[in-house]
Amino acid sequence: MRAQICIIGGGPAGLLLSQILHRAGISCIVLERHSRDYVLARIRAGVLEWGSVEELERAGVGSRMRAEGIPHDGVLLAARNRAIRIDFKDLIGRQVMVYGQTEVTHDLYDARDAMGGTVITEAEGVTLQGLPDTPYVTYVKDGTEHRIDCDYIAGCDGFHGPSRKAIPEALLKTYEKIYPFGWLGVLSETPPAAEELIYASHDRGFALCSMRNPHLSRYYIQVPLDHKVDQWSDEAFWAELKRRIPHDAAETLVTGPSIEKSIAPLRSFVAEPMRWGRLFLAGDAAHIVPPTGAKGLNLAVSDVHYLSRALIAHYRDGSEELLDRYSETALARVWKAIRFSWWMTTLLHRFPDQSDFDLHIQAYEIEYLGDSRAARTALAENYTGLPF
Ligand code: RFL
Ligand code: PHB
Repeated sequence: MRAQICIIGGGPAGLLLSQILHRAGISCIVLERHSRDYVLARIRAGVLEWGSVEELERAGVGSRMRAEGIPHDGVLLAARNRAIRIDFKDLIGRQVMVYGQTEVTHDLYDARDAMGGTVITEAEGVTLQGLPDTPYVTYVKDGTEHRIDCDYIAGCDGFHGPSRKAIPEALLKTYEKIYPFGWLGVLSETPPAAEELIYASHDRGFALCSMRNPHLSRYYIQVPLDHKVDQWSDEAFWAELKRRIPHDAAETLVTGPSIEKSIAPLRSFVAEPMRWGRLFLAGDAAHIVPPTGAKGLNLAVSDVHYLSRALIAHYRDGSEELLDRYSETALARVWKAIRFSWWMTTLLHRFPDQSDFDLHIQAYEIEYLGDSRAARTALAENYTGLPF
């Protein structure tokens, strides 16, 4: 087979890239390791920056999001003695969209089907070959080996995929921070705790009340790294969540059986550069953020924004300029989101080795946010998304 672009990974980054490129007349094939059902069953992000909303709309996948997504004007930060509303609308005239990654991925698969896009699922043993200059990709499907020749490979295969690993170690600089806790997440068919998201900082640890729609809630609590999902019954989860969130939200919280429960470790990670010859990385393949700032999916969208424009410019007028600048341009935005996600995580979680001094700094930073419109504005600007 031959395509101009071979895209590895059928998550949001890979599917969105293929959708944008196909609409611009560029041929691409997406190779995904899992089945479509598996990809669509993963419960992940819930919050879209408005720039992501607009990018999805430009790609022709905005109609269900517009109809079913819930625009939010702000979030609540709750600390022991204080609740601080970060009013995006008032502070900077912006909003975010609550619309699950599961739905975004669903819409992208539907759009790919409607255009006759090629997405090969259950592709095993995907291997990047011929790099950096004469790329091709091999894989096995139903026991038969296949080969795709291409001009470029887009590595959109997440943190554990083969694309980043195809770059020689000596050429890649990586930066990493592992946090000493994870998030235990629960999805339940219950009405959300409040109209907006609540980020709660408590002596017992962080908690987050989020949602997917008026009948589906998503909650998280900070747990030690060695905890296993099985040791958390639904009852224990709800009891712990209630202890950490504001009193009024805890009193009216509607609980129910969990329909998904999982623990995710938290890490910050960046690999530089995001290009090696004719291989480009996008999304989680190149960087990971802790979920506290709601940035992971949004960074995947902004990488695809830059990469798709660079590839379109290349095929329209032979210009290499945007391709040559892709890594630098994408990383400039990535690092600001890395910083913001680290800051939100550091501000709101309890760390095992925190001294009294550290706890005071944390408490007074939250107090400062409550007192200072400038501080809240900086938070709002980053949370709703820096410009592309
Ligand atoms: P994905 O979604 O991991 O997709 C990569 C795809 O590549 C496939 N793949 C392979 N395909 C072929 N061959 C191989 N050898 C392959 N190896 C892997 C995988 O099967 C997969 O389908 O990466 P992508 O597209 O870059 O998208 C990134 C986002 O998924 C991720 O950043 C977000 O989910 C992060 N995240 C959040 N981001 C936000 O913007 N807002 C949020 O509110 C938010 N909350 C979250 C999150 C992530 C979480 N977890 C579990 C990691 C909450 C959680 C709990
Ligand atoms: C979610 O709804 O899954 C979610 C929302 C906000 C975050 C992280 C996760 O910061």
